[in-house]
Amino acid sequence: MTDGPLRATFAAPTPSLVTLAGGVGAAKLLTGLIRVHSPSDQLAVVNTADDTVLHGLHVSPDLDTVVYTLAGAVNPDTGWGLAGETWQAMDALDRYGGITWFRLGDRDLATHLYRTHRMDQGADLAAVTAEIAAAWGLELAVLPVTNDRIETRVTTVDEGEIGFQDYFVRRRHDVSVTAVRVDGAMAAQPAPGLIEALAAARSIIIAPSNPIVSIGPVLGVPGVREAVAARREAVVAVSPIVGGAALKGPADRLMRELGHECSVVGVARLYQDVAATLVIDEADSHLADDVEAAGVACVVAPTVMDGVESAAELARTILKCTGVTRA
Ligand code: FO1
Repeated sequence: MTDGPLRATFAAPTPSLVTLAGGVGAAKLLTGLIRVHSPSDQLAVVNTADDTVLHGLHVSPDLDTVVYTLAGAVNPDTGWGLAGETWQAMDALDRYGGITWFRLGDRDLATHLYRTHRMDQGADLAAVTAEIAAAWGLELAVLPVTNDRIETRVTTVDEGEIGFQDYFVRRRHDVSVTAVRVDGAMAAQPAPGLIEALAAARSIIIAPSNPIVSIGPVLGVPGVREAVAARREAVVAVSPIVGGAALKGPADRLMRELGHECSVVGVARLYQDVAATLVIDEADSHLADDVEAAGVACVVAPTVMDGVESAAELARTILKCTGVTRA
């Protein structure tokens, strides 16, 4: 629990660095960014279209992944959930034939219980997220892209439209997809302070998250894409595609199935309107000219993060692109 009084609403601060984030890849990059630039001068704007309601509880996977990772508490084997977790509640639920394909660890459950209770009390998601982040000792501000409910829906060849976690976890994203849409996006409003933070930031970073189902929903909240595009010269994106494949998750397959070239060039085309610079991995250096031909300045650097040191090195590369130095 936080020391100060609980608030029902939360407005984003206006720090120098704003990072648009999905889950695991973004969380890793943020561990590097807080090493090389003051965490209290940073804001992570996180996708909430993966959110789901299970057992009556509001689960926000990407928000929790960012918070747990920055707190040093994430499960290192999965990249989500808590390290050293136990699963007694799931085992007990299994006895009743309850939903156990989406696994909520015993300690992780407390986060969802707390979030749901506070939202039932009238707190918005941004306020509860700020409370949770403070309770884990984070100095960086973590903001859901919107306080409104948005939900990624995936159209599959065999089963028609299904919810995101049904696709991602239950079907292990091992199904063919013909369309992705974000339910609620058109009616959603950016979280309080978000547009102002984007306008005031010295640099905006697009994390190496899935461009379709992680960054897509963030940019899809009305006003956000326009606010980022207005700052295009200050925006640096990192490609989540390395050597034609995603390091984690279904970004490569989704890009192909939805008609995008699955390469750093395909990523450059997706971000051409919002980012002036794309950082690509050394494995893709031969495609640097093609990235530039897509209208995006290209920086070649090691982008695979296998620990805090490599994440910090990538963060330094990104900050050099926009001239932001250590605060
Ligand atoms: N991912 C899985 O592959 N299986 C799970 O059972 C699972 C549970 C889970 C619980 C809490 C949470 O915050 C994340 C969880 N994830 C799980 C990860 C999550 O579904 C995805 O990584 C993201 O939605 C994609 O960014």
